Amino acid sequence: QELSWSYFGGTGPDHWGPICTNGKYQSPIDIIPEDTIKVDLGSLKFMRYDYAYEGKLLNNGHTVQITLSGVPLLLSGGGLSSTYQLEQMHFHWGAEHTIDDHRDALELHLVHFEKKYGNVSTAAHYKNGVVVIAVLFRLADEDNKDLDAIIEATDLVGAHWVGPSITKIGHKIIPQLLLPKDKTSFYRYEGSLTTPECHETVTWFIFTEKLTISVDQWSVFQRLESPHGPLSFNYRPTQPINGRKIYHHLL
Ligand code: B30
Ligand code: ZN
Repeated sequence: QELSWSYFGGTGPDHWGPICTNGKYQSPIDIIPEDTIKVDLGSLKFMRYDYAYEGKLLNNGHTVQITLSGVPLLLSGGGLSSTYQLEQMHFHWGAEHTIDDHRDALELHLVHFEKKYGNVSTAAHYKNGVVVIAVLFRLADEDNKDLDAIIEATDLVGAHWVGPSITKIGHKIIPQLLLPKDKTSFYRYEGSLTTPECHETVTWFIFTEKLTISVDQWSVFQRLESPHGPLSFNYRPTQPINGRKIYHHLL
């Protein structure tokens, strides 16, 4: 059941179920900078993202997902009316959000739930329950050293699929290093989870500054095994905007 959907063929995005198919506020989207509304939403506030945490990395057959141990990491600001807690981070190779129809190599999602709901699975059923921060990575010639420990762990869980596979990440993770330096420019819009059941309860923030990843590093993600064979890409096609307002926060 958990593995009943995929990114290809008869279990692919065209077959993901009612909200995914009929929803009017789906994600991801193509962002057209020219069509965004420039506003001052207030800066995003990241609490405790600048410490080093032990992390685990899971290949669940859809993505590689990182969870950190220890104290809660909290997010507020950006026009949000409450505080959100980080539950997990994961990657899509082939970015999900496109900018002027340009697709970057990789997109990192930092998935947060509104504190009063306790976890993402509960929060996903309530309006404003979930906040995802998205970071885009473009291909570059040089390795991104801040991804090394994650890539190494991904290599370890990428072997032949025998079921979900988990490993401890060899070095501590400083989440701040996975965010761009310039946190003052980002897009914000109301959308959905990008995987089944595509609940329309997500506030999306997409940073405009991109980070980099080398081809060698990126190819490690592409080699990951899933029940359906190599997980060579795991992005959902962009969805109709249906008149939604896309904000661009600038200092
Ligand atoms: S993403 O960042 O939009 N790619 C989930 C989290 C983040 C993204 C996609 C999915 C997630 O937590 N999925 C599990 C959802 N579950 C539980 C739940 O939310 O309760 C399955 C489901 O049924 O959607 Cu309703
Ligand atoms: Zn995601």
